[in-house]
Amino acid sequence: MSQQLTLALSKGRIFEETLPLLEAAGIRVTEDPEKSRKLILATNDPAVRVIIVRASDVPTYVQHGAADFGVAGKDVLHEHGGEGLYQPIDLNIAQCRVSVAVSAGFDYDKAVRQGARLRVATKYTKTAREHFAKKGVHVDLIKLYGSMELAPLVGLSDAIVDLVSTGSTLRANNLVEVEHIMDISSRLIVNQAALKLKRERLQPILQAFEQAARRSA
Ligand code: PRT
Ligand code: MG
Repeated sequence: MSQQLTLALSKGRIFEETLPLLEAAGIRVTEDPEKSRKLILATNDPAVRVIIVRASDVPTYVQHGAADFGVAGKDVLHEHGGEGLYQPIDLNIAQCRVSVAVSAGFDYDKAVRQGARLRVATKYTKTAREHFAKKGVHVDLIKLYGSMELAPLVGLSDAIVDLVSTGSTLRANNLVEVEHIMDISSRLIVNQAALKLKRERLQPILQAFEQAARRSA
């Protein structure tokens, strides 16, 4: 295995919030993914490159060793299961929560009390299934890939399980948060083989990330 390092990031908030951590490790990404269509970005360090993938694909690239390390939200990691991944550091970035939300007029507590079967739309089917199983609530899960907030508004579902940060998306769509499932932040994930074979290259970067994350916690 070469000592070239590949870091998997998703565009948007994870990329933006990882930049200062990279900076702390002396790594500067020399191309802007919002301006370029390139999926492999160079850095000031010829031995480190960044690949841009969908947020939910980051664990897959790292698990298979196509990337040595990456940054992914706990939401994504929980759905993926974490197989083949070492998760050494909570970076305390891209913070939000996973919640249950319903239309403002829907009496969620009453539906739960009455043992109604709930239709729940979500991209987080594993997280949702576990949550409702623990509560003993029967649900029909409807898998979506985005814009979950729309589902209750057009009668696709009674409830959604989605990420909330400021709550303004819920408010804008007349939805209310009725249950908080888990707090989310992003973690650094490392391929288990790379951790052994490229330890010398990886260790200083992991250390710098850890210190920078602790400072901003
Ligand atoms: O957008 P795409 O479909 O490509 O993928 P993605 O949505 O998975 O990626 P991205 O970049 O949007 O999110 C990457 C990661 O950022 C997620 O996996 C979370 O760990 C984290 N994160 C933190 C968030 C948010 N905060 C967040 N607010 N991801 C998404 N949101 C969305 C949320 O889904 C909802 O639609 O923002 C909306 C709510 O925001 P508020 O502020 O209106 O409550
Ligand atoms: Mg998104």
